[in-house]
Amino acid sequence: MAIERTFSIIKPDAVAKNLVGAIYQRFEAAGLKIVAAKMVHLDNAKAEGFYAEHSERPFFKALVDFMTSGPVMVQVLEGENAVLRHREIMGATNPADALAGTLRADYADSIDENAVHGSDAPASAAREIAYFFSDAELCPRTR
Ligand code: RTP
Ligand code: MG
Repeated sequence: MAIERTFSIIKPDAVAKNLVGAIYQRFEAAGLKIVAAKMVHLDNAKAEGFYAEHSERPFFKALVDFMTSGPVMVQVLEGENAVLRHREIMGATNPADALAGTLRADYADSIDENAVHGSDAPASAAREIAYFFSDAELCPRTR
């Protein structure tokens, strides 16, 4: 299995609950390496562009309002099978359906405020990484 990259957001609810370190610990314990990271407060245009695929869905406005309600941590994770591995660590979109021990089971309050985002495929990972980071901001691991 080749080394892959995926894109992660620690959403405003989890940042507000001081869970950045706890969530990073889960990534690192799973062998996912952080190769870029920053804290940002999204504006409407940035959040709407990020979730453009959902623009016709009934929850879109609530999603954008939530994602702009406070700062988020955005990061690029690197590792074997990183896209799928990261989705497994996050758990199901609705925390009520998430397996025990996943981030959403442990830290999310609802489907609307569900703590974390992760890319759902390698192609979306590449698009989402480029939406937040320049090539120069990525720090490939050499050891
Ligand atoms: P994400 O993109 O945030 O990682 O979440 P996901 O892939 O697990 O879920 P997705 O279908 O992409 O939905 C994006 C976010 O929209 C909210 N949502 N609400 N009320 C609803 O039925 C509903 N469905 C989705 C969630 O907050 C989800 O994370
Ligand atoms: Mg999604």
